[in-house]
Amino acid sequence: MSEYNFIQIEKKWQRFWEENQIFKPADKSEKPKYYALDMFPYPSGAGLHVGHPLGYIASDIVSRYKRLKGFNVLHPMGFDAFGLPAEQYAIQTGQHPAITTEQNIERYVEQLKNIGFSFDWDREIRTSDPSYYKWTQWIFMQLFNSYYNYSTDKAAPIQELVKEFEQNGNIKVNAACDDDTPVFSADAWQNMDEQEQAEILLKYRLTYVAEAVVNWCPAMGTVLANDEVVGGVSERGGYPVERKKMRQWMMRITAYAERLLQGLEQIDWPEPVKEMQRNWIGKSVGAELDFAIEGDGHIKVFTTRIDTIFGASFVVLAPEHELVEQITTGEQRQQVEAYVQVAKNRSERERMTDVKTVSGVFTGAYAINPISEERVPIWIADYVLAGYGTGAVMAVPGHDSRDYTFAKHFNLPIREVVAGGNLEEEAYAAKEGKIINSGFLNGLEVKDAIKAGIAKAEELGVGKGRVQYRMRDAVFSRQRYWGEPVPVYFKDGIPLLIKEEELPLELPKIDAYLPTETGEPPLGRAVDWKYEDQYEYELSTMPGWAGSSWYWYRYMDPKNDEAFADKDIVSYWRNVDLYIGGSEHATGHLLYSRFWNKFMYDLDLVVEQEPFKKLINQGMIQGRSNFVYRIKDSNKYVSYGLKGQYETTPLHVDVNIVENDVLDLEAFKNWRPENAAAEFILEDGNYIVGVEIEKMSKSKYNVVNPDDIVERQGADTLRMYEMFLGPLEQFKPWNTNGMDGVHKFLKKFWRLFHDNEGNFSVSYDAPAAAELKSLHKTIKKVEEDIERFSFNTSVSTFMICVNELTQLKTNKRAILEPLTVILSPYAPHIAEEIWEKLGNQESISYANFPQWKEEYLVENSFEYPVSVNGKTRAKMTFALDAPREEMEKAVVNDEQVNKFFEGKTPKKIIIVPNKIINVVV
Ligand code: ANZ
Repeated sequence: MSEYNFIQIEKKWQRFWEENQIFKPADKSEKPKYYALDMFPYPSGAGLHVGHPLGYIASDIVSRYKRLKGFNVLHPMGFDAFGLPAEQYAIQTGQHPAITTEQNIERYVEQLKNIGFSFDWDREIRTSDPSYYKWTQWIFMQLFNSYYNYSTDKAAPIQELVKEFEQNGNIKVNAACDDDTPVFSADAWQNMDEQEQAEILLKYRLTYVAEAVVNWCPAMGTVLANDEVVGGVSERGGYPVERKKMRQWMMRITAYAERLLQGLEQIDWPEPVKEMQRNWIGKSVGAELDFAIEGDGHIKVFTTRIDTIFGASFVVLAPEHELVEQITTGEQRQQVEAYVQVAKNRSERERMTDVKTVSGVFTGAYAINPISEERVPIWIADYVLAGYGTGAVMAVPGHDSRDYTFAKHFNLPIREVVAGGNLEEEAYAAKEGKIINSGFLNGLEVKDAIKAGIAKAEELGVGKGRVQYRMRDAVFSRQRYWGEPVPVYFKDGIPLLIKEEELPLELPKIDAYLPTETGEPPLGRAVDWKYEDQYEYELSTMPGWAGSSWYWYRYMDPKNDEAFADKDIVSYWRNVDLYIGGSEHATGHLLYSRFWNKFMYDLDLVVEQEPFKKLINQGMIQGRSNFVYRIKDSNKYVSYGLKGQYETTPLHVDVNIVENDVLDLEAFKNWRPENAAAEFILEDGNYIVGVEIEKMSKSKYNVVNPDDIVERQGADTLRMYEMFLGPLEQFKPWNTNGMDGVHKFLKKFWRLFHDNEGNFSVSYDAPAAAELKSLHKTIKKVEEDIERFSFNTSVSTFMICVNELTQLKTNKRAILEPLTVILSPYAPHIAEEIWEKLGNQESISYANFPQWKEEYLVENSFEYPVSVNGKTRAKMTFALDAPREEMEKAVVNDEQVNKFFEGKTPKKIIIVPNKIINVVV
């Protein structure tokens, strides 16, 4: 009568949840809070495939579980809605990116709703919505109005700094600033004109415009961040990227380098992600040292090994170094200029990772080693990076491999310096003809030699200790349309903020989404778009990461138009307890978010230093591609097992017309016109396809749409199946072979509550020990599993439990009702339906997670193998304390056993406790 009609059930409960706002948390509550967040998606035109929901399902299970455990749960979803694909589509079609984005979001929402997530949809945000980006712009303004004070180790209002300049100049200022910031007195400050003062302040602001060498991608007409360039080409599209100096908005993330590094110790993140951030920040403790240039001036080098100073046999400048031009001799000029030209177009990453090509040029100039006073040649080479340290190194080929390769190639002196404190080693090296002269460093351990070296440099006034971070300030402008406008206009070349009450500064309409004729960004096309009708606005827009660097706060209070979020509400939710998303954001989004969060913390806007307490990277679900094998020069396809006998070309075939690796021949013929006349060579009557695991992608015809699965087997099956595939963090192929098993499990669960006629029927009888045991060990395991984010193991636990209960023919409410509750995070629709049938009025979402009891878990029975004349014939379970006569009676009366007696009466029944029962007839 009542089948498990998942289509009807799932729609019913999805509607119920939405209409009754079941997942709306209280803004503040007596209950403890739990904030479970997914990395919000970019709504692409292709929609969701089955890989996307993996992390969402996991966080949804946790959210539902936490509600059952009495938490007030914030579990929102929204869209990272600015971005390139919509803009590229706009360039091709002229359709406004807002329209494309809106359509894509609609589809995403529909797909997500089909899966039954417990999102509070009322909080949905879109970064491209003016009511949202108003606050992105507002945060930008706060950054512009702030500088970083190293003495207090936090951001502070730029006005404080102005006051200090007026009183003392910048002599006593200990703040993050550009390397080329001049030292000035209060007088000098007063004597600067408005423009000069503005230029100085830009050197301190946490967001600023500056000439920066950037990754310029001509094909895309925009600047790319370092993490958007892979192997010298753009990550998206694979277009060539060149180095170019441009005036850009920058974010002074370097001011936060040390705190970003230290903060990693306080968060529960995967170690590889932390390690990537550490490497990205790249802290080096070393020294800077001045090498006087013969003639005039000096070169500052950065070294982590000042102890090797006596082995420094030449100096190398980055080709872009500002001194190159000045020191190059006439003879060398032509060569040097040619080299600089070539080096310029290699990206920093390429230069760093390329260890094979050795290139460089002598400048013709010499410098003096400040400690050994030796005269050494000055070269330029592109293995030295302009943007790191001082852009110059003292080369010690005896100890540094890049210097060594370079010295070998150009036949420069290589000397080993054995400070090391090992006299024997020194003596040995001396015998080998290696020059050892570590001067005053002789005999010291490396660590001590570094200390002594720095002390010496300070004493001589030629250097000092220096901590260096590899991380660079982040370029913040993009020459694109579909992003947040920067709330800035220019007056006499000085960037000024618009007024706060003028926010949001909305994107103007333009006629085409391309740069202008004169090469200005698309916003340059906007007609009559001027601040106060006269001042030019900033024409670049913010990068993709702006809107995602604070969005978790907006979810806390998404409709507030007085503030990005109410401070009291922020103080309740604090930060994200669980954050799930892909590992590709390790150094982009996850670093920028931590930076903005710390900045907002400094301004007392938020209450936690770190935004995401725990992070889990879900593994990718890979596609399971299928192949057919076309015989060369024919329209004949041979089945996988026989293909060795022919010369064939493997071709991708749509996985949706293959079932259990058998090709649907009719569907294949209809798939494409050229297949209509296809012929097949079958094996055992079937066409077996080949299989390969690849990235899920349209071009490989291996994309599986969750909608199809939901339609065929239901959202609950999809949810459980995705979890069943394997550990959340693991990469794993999508393989539907096990899906039926999961679906059958749900049917079996359903049947526990129904009699043979399909009528709902549960009994109020007291449960037996075996039933209690099955239930309680399941509660315990599922609770432990969810607490440690192991979801696949719970699914098999549920399966075992339902099998046991089926065998025990359980239909007792006392067992089945708690089981329904613990299943509900995984399969919420079926659980709600059963819950209602059990007579509950309220949603199962707010039931209590049952408490398992130790007393039910203890082994109190044993399953005996029962053999007749030495042959095992059956299994029978007895309580550990069952009386002997009772057991004997039961054995003799059991049909499975006594049919082997052949009508005789047993001579003897041997019972070995907790081992075996043997009947002798
Ligand atoms: C002499 C020396 C001897 C060095 C030795 C290393 C080993 P990390 O640890 O990554 O900070 N260096 C400094 N500035 C550079 C630049 N702009 N481009 C390329 N290389 C640069 O590396 C610091 C070391 O890298 C510095 O210490 C310097 O070489 C080099 F046995 O100085 B060293």
